[in-house]
Amino acid sequence: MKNLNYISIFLCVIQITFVCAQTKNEINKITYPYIFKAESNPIFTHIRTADPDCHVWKDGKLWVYTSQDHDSDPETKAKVGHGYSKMDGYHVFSTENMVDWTDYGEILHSKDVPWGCDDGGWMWAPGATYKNGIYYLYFPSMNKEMVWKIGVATSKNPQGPFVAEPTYMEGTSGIDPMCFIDDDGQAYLYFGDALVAKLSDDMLTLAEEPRKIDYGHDNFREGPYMHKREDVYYYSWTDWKDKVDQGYYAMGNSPYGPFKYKGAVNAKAPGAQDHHSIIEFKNQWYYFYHVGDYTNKLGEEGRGYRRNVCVDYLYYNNDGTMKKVIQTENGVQELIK
Ligand code: FUB
Repeated sequence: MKNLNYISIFLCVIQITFVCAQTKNEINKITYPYIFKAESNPIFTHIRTADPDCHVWKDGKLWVYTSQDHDSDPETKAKVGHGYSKMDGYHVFSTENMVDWTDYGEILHSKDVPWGCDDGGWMWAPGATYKNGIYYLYFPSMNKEMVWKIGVATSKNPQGPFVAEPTYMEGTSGIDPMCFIDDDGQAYLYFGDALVAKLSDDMLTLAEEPRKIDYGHDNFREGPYMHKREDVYYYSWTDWKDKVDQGYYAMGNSPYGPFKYKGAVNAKAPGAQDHHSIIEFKNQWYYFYHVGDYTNKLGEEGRGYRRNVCVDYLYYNNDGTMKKVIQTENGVQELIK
């Protein structure tokens, strides 16, 4: 009798363990498209997202393309000096009102990049654009010789999936491609060490030798961004070495520059470098960026490699200069129709 009791207790424990494990797996399993509300910063928290690149496409929605952080193993981290080697699997999100969001899941992975390095990973900040019925996703990755190159992938849909071209773009180097299309339809690719080049009509190749941008300073590190407002071109970038401010900008009359240096637009975000995107959506300007691990589980050391995207308002002064962004925990309000 006593033995029978032990057996039933044992079976009960096994059953409870099984049910708990199942529930946990179900909670962890996200099915895409994944629909969620984002009512405060960071706005995307079900996965680690970084390097937002924003667009308002012809469907009138705001779309955000992001890279994805994954923890890197200590050995690689020690070798390369940072924790970004395992970054992989770009995602794209859309919203109509800044609070109700859809994550469409993974849109491109290193395993689908024919020219990428053998171990995969290294899928850093992407930049999207749209032209003549095709969506283009420009992305930096390491080639087989472990040299940074820019690749491009295409899709007929904003949510992908994107198919990578067989080779990287000839003449490119470095990281963080961003594509800007001017009002006359000419596309420009900003990338690498403050470089810009026109894109050919096919959008897959550079139409010229990259030119070095004159932005009136020497603090460019990464994350170039171009936007145009009232015929003024705003070239902005990140200086991750600065301890206080990290988003900087300069203004000019042409996509090539020269640009007049204007100083900081964003302070250093907690636990991460500023890597921003600036967009007007439904008559309001927004500044997207990312922060380091908002749960701060690994303490200061781990923060930088578990990033999440945030958004706050951006305002301009009467002379066209930008006011410094106020980073908030509340984020932005829902847009009511
Ligand atoms: O996300 C990896 C790298 O960190 C990006 O390419 C940089 O801009 C910085 O955000």
